[in-house]
Amino acid sequence: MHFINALNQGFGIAGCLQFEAGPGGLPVATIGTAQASAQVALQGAHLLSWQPAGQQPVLWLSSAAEFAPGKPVRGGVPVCWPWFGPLADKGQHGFARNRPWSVRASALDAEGRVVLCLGLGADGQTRALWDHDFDLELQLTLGQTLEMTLRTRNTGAAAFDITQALHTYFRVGDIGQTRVLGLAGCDYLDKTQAMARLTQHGDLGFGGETDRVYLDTAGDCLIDDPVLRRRIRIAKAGSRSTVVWNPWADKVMADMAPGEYAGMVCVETCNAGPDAVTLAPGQTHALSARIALD
Ligand code: TA6
Repeated sequence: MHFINALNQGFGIAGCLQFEAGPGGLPVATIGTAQASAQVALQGAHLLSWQPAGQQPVLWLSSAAEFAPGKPVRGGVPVCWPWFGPLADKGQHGFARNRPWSVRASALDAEGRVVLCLGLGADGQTRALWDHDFDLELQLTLGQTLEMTLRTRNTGAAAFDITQALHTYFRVGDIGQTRVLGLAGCDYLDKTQAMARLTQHGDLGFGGETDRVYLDTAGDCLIDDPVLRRRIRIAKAGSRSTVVWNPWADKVMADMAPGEYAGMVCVETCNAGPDAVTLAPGQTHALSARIALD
């Protein structure tokens, strides 16, 4: 409780932002303003929910999500870093999503949005997995729109490469009727076909397991959801790849209930596959996404 009290004293904003023990006892920041409500777990700097005022929740969170120290959470926005996808015996999607982050700053901006800044640095455990010195910072701006900026700084003496993702799970009414616009004409690597390189023709619809790394994607994507009668726009910067994922019915996951796949789609702002980022000592890279209901 002392930890939570100290967070509230240092970073709480009366009536808008408070820290508390969340699901599984994990510390969370709970945000509630005239513009939006949201919750962020300090483990993984993981945005668990975001709901603009007067709208339905935009992010999807599994009903079977596990909340425990060191375990990734299924849903919301896991931060995959410093690698995206599997890496030999080191597990999938890096360690940033499983580590406790610290709170660096909080504020209410001129537009009445909560700005929350969380950070992570190297220690013995991160070096055992990835032997580099770094400073990682996630800035979340939570209002009628959601802005996420992940900044990586190389604080070491040697260059390093990263791949990364703001692995965003969106809530949709019915995946079978959902379409993703903005990827027509782009090449993609299809994980369900041994990473075959294929080209997207027209808008993307869903009729089975979909797991693709779209390449050279700088423009906006739109999720068209006729069931929830909305369009979600994802704009981005510092990212040349977009991953789209839905596991469909056959893939059994302990932290996803049967049938839940129908209510979600991941459209991820990434630097993945061949789109790795190299940072020389002292260099910084910013990956950002801006999400809005059109
Ligand atoms: O982003 C798509 C993906 O890489 C899929 O291949 C799928 O495995 C998914 O991420 C979830 O990964 P996770 O490690 O969270 O189970």
